[in-house]
Amino acid sequence: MPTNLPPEARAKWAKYLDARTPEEKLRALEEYLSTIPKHKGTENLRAWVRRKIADLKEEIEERKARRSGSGAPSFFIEKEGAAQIVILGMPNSGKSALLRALTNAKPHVSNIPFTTKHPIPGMMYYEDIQLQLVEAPAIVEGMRRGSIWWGSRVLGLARNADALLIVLDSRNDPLSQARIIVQELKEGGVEIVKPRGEVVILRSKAVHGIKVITLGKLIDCTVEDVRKLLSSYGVFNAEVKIFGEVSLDDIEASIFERKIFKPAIVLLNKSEKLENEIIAEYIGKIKKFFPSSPIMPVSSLTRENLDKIPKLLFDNLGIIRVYTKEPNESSPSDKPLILKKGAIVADAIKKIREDYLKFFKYAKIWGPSAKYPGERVGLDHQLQDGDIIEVRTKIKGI
Ligand SMILES: Nc1nc2c(ncn2[C@@H]2O[C@H](COP(=O)(O)OP(=O)(O)OP(=O)(O)O)[C@@H](O)[C@H]2O)c(=O)[nH]1
Ligand SMILES: [Mg+2]
Repeated sequence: MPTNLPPEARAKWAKYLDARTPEEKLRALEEYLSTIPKHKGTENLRAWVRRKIADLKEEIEERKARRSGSGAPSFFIEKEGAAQIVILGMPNSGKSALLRALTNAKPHVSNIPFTTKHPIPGMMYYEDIQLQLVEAPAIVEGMRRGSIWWGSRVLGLARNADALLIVLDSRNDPLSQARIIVQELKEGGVEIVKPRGEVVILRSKAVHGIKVITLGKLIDCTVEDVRKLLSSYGVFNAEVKIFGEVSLDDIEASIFERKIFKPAIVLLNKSEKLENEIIAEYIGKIKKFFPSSPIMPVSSLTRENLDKIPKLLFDNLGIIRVYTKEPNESSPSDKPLILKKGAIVADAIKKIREDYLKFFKYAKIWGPSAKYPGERVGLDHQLQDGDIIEVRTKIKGI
């Protein structure tokens, strides 16, 4: 539904986008909220702004507490490896046992609920890359409304992750657990159902004007409409990438990053003694809550199906590995670049060295996206997992 914001509100939004510190952002958002008209079309937007205000207040409080050396330690876990995956579940579902079984981390496993009170990271291998798993403290019903202190912080962890690993306890009403987790995520602005399209807006002074890169399709508008919409929100320099099917409303929504989609993998844990028919019945019912997620029975106790988790995660993360090669070398780098699925040659170059873009002549590609080995391509060529790329520039030596 369109929001039809008045110019005053759009101007306030532009102020928020330019704000640097959390305090400035908070002030700008409060002003913005007061200018949004109250009607059905702005309901989601207002809810999103209120949530963002609450998160900013929390961030400001947390910083103050850290500076003065008091209060709870930070929930922020620095990303390591190719992606960060947050393990979510209700108390006692087996999150710590899973983290222990899959990574080098040694969290405390216990049948006392709420054993884990802070996020715990661990690293897991998938072929030639590492993925970071982070166990989050347990989810409970109504957690954002303050029944437990880490409520909104756990949702903050989920929003910051690249994917979610949801652990359901098959021995303790897994369907209710699925329902509560989806509900809590939704209230925290995290969607686990894959949208039909995706818009990524990168605001940058380095881009002149609005550059729209269409990797999917615009369904009810033209590139010109996208430009007009963005400039009405005070966004004049940005790169806009369209994946899948995207409407003008979707683009407007993505300006506010209102909903965030996170790929989720669901594990039905403690399934070692369950009969196959019961497992199949549970999975069928859980699917209603997680329609676009793979659901797998596992057991951290017997290690059943645990070896399938790294590949399942990688396949659902929406990332690809691209290997770089120097023109005069025969073999590519061991360590791949990690790019988003749908990434183009220009994205790979930005990761190697941004200023290569200015001197770009062509790239040579070997692997799945190349029509033949060593195919010559331009900046807009779409890459695939396992590609090897060699970049040629107009200047010798770089
Ligand atoms: N039978 C069986 N028990 C398991 C399995 N995984 C975990 N458990 C047990 O379930 C209990 C809770 O496990 P934890 O890993 O501590 O659960 P948690 O989700 O981290 O719990 P909190 O940190 O308190 O939220 C422990 O007694 C584990 O031994 C499993 O696959 N099968
Ligand atoms: Mg735990």
